[in-house]
Amino acid sequence: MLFLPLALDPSHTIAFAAPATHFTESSPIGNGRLGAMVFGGVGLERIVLNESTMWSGSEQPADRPEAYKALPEIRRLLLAGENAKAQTLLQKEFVCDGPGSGFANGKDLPFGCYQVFADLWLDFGPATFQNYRRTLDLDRAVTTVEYQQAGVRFRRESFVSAPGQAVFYRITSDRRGSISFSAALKRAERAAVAAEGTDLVIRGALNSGVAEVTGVRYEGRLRAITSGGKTTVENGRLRVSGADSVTLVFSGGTSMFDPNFAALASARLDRASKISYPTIRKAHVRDHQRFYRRCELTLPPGPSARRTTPERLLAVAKGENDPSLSALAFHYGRYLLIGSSRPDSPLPANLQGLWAEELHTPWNGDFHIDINLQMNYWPAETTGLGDCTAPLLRFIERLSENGRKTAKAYYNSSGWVSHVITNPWRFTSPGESAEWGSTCTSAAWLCQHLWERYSFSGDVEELSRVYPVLKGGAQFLYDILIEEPKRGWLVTAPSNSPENLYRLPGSAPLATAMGPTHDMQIAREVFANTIAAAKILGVDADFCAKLSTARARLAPHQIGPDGRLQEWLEPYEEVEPQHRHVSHLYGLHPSNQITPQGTPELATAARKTLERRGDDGTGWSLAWKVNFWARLHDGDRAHRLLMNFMVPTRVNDPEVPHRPGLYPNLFCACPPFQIDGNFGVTAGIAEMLLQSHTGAVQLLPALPKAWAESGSVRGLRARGGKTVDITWKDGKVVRSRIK
Ligand code: FUC
Repeated sequence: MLFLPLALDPSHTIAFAAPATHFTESSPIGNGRLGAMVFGGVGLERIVLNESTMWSGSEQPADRPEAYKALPEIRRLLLAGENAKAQTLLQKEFVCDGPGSGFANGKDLPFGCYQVFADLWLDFGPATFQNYRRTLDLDRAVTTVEYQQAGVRFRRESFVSAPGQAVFYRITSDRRGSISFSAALKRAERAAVAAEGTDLVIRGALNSGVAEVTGVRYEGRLRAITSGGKTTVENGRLRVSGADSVTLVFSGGTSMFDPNFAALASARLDRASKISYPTIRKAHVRDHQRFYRRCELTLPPGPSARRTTPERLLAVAKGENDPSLSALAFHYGRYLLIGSSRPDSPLPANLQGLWAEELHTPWNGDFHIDINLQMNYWPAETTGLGDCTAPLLRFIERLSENGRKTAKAYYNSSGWVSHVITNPWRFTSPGESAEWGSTCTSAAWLCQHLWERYSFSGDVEELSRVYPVLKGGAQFLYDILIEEPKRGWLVTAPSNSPENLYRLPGSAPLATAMGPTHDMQIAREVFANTIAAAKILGVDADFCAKLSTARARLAPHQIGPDGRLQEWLEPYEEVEPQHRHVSHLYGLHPSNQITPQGTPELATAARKTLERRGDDGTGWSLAWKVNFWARLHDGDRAHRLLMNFMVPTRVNDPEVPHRPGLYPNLFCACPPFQIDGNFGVTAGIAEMLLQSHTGAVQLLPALPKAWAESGSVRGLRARGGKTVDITWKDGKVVRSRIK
């Protein structure tokens, strides 16, 4: 069945034969700040509206100012092998002050959470309809709903314009005067809706988590621009009757970074009202394609490629080879990044990008920085969206200011630190639980993104601006290293291997440890990057000499008794051998410390680690494993993981388990929806086709048999500012161009 019209490319289109019943079936659109999820209902349409700064909570002092006093005793216990006692003391003296993220229930705490902005409901009255089709065209960033009703063909299309800073929702039909509906803006709490002229306005303030402090204020405004018919407002509803065509325009914002947010929303509607719809649409498409068209992957379509997206997922799960579905997943990650993180976005993409339907988004919709936020940006440089990392870089710079205070309070050190969770309020204290909250290398991991930006762009001016932050990441780790007694290696203490637990004889599962492999890899990397940056900038020679000496003394990679890369300083038994975090392979990816050619023994050990971890995992974990296997140059295994990642899943469907995989709209299921996997898998596919982390440019390092026959990719990026196009046939490069 050819469901998709020939004008739409199955590698760039998500398609449905029915309206969404859940947001994981909706069409997400976004401009890096404003977002929407369009359900496409015929009688009753729901459009979830989002704005990336819609955060409760507020700046809070969450550090314990005297925590550093506990540090010597925690370290003494660790050095004496009393890890359980060290962890107990850590929990008592060395976690954040106050409730922290509230164990992911931060909505009404100072930590806060990311929240839905509002729902826009359009009521068209009871409806029977035929020939329904809903598409999301990634190339234009436009979602379209088409159907017939009583002989009339209706079409609705929607996008979020970056030039216009507004959501546009356009309704047309082939019979004059046939468009009638009412519109309402709703939010379950902290909202008042009022009519101003024929605009609907929704406004309120979120909970700051502190009684005396006003939280983030927000305002959104909806206007109907009609041709023909009548527009009225009554009882908080906007009514359009008998129109020929209607363009609904919504704009809004919050006070987080802009005191002028309310006036701006209004001005944006005024501007949109003065420009013709075709002009607005054209400007939007051109603006989106400026990013989207920089890179494209072409893989052959399978027999089901022109079916709906849920059918395609099912066909592939049953064994069909439809490489174009993998190309779609690749393009989708890029599309979502452009939609949630533009160069001028106020915040980086959060755990759900910026798409959320709830007041309390899972995990506070925050920024987890022991893998998740970093993964969001993995595809940026390699797929031509390096400039979309700008909001991340700004976020890191802001975070580092608070991180310097936290470094003093807990470690009495210079430089800056952050731990596992953070928010727009620059939370850098340890999390509320020592078990998962005290990983101390996230700041240095974030610093990797500062250096990567430079390795791809060669922009010395930018490097010089972010250098103090990068240096601060290195300074912190340098200051806190201590000598472990057995071999005299330098290690971090206290720390843990992100979120993983080990067992010591006779004790409950433990997290607190010295010098986990992950920390050592990160220290090695941030020291090396700082030394390289300082050299380019001609600064800090003395400090770099010290870094260099310390770097040589860091605990090295160790291969455990069973041949796996060891996760901790000692060959501890892990509590959950298939644990989702594979932090000790950081050296394999995203770092370049383990490579098949450069360190073959370590690569073999990494392979054994991956075998034991297995080919399952949460959505983002599967995506990471695609990257790992690509770095091990095992294209078929990377492809197997990709297929595991693309397993169809649904919310509330007795026939389909809610599990890691892809929802009908290709949102990644951790579960629940978490966007990191979408980004991670795009990065993984890029790694299968091009690698440059060793200094050399490697074409098709992990091409799987399933894609070998033919394909091409254009616009991938390699370090050193190179743009690479590759065409292959029968597994061999037939044409390539490096610019
Ligand atoms: C980390 C992961 C979880 C989840 C959360 C948002 O804690 O271990 O799986 O992805 O982040």
